[in-house]
Amino acid sequence: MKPAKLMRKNRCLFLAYDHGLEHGPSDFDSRNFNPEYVLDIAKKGKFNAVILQKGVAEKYYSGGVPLIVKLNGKTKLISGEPISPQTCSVKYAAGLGASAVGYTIYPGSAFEREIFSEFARVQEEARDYGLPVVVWAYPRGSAIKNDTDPELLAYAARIGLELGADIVKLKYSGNAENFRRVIECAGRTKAVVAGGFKLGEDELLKQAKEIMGTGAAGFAIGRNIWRHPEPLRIAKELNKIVFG
Ligand code: FBP
Repeated sequence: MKPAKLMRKNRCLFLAYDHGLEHGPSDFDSRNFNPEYVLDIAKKGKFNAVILQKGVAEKYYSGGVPLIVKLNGKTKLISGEPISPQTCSVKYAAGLGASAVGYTIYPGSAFEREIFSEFARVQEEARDYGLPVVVWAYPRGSAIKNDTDPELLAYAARIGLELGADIVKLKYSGNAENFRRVIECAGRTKAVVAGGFKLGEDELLKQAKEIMGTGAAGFAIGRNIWRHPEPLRIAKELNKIVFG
């Protein structure tokens, strides 16, 4: 499926805001703990979509920017092999007005079998509703020594393609040369890059240019935007880099 509604010039910029579940309130300050603040950034900052868990979508989302509903999630309170259980059905996400659904997989986890079979069901249901699927492909677990190893990222990108993702969200290897191959491995699945923990502004923009030069479709970025003192200014800069 072509995620056309979420793309502009075959590129995209998504604002991720599912951190309250994944990391807890420690990611937030006195402004961005409020979903209204972040939704306003998503709209005024010309993001192609905002990414929310269903509870936040249900209570705060009222249109103005396309919505991607995350269908699974986990807290940072558990240890051991990672698995992110389903928290929302495709039907429910469609009812909330989602333009796409998101799902995190952890290739390499001891729970890989369970993760893949749950994802297969979700991916096929999304097709029934005509919704594109965005996959967070994060290799993790005790078998994974370095989750930004370029060969492993290329594998993660390929897994996104093989399992039916329309867009695969990856971490950056930190090196444009080897990241080109990562993007190539995603084939016709579009690849977007996560922002990560807060970077300095110059570093963020320099890295964004570098990443766009590798053939990536764009970014699904969170903390580096809504923790920034001037989120709309940084969003404008990123828009220039992504859409030229
Ligand atoms: P950031 O741009 O803030 O890094 O967000 C990207 C993201 O994938 C979020 O969607 C998600 O909540 C979080 O990172 C998960 O991070 P991790 O699993 O690395 O703790």
